Amino acid sequence: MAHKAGFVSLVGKPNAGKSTLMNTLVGEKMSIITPKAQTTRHRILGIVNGPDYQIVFSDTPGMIKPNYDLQESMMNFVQGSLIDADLILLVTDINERYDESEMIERIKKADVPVAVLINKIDKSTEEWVNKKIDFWQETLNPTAVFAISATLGHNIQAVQQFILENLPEHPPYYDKDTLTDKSERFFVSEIIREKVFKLFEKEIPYSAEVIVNSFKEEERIVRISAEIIVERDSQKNIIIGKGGTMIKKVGTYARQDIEEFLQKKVFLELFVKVIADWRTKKNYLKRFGYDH
Ligand code: GDP
Ligand code: K
Ligand code: MG
Repeated sequence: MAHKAGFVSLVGKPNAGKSTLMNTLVGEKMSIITPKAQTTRHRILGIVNGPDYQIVFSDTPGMIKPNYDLQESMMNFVQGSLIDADLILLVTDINERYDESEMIERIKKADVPVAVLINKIDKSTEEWVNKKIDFWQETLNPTAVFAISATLGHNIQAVQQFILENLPEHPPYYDKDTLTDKSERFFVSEIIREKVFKLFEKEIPYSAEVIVNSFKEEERIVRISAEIIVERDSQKNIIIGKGGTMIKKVGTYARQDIEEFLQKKVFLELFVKVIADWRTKKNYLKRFGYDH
């Protein structure tokens, strides 16, 4: 049998469950998942290799209207991922309202198979699931519609089957032992950023960026030094917390996950730095990797 390979884009509104699904499909925790919208900022590739296939998933930030430069850059990631796609998976929360005609039009224009994945059916009834299936058949007329639960793994096999059936014949794009296009450093910074998302509220997570300044792998330990960048002094104080309690929490939780990810003991050093309004400054966005 000929080898199949292609790019599969996961698109949809913030919090639909794209990152959860990608992690389920890839079988690794690649993309950070939190209940807050816009957790995923970059486009992340997750690669699944089989003897005669290679599926390259791309998790994107949710589709939203840009209202500051960071969001604009995030939307460019989404746009890029639609252009490259051999297959589009539109992930939708069964309980979300869908009136984004702009996004539906964009997907209709893409000349590739599209599956709508109605997610979180564990939080719904059969009747409502059927209603939503009808809605999507009528609105988008996609190649297929699946009712799934990304967290419970419900119907995930059917989705995998659909992907394999619709993947074009192509030699592999990446080495067959590659799991992602991102570096260990990138994942380390994402793990730290996830903790910031989980431990802090309001605008803080959205104002924070994490930079790994050094990553030294020794025989028994990995020594990592990272900076959490925020936009204002008041945010820095909150991240540090009384007597350093909060930053300590971030560090402890992050270190545990990084150790699991790297399968090695980790020494993690964290600093907090203020760069006023970095999200609206092109030079910083570029330095932080949002230069698309
Ligand atoms: P994204 O913004 O589209 O990447 O969404 P995430 O993957 O970050 O998920 C957003 C929230 O929805 C998280 O709290 C997930 O745990 C939750 N979630 C994702 N999939 C499911 C599901 O199948 N069922 C339920 N009940 N929750 C889910
Ligand atoms: K999210
Ligand atoms: Mg996400």
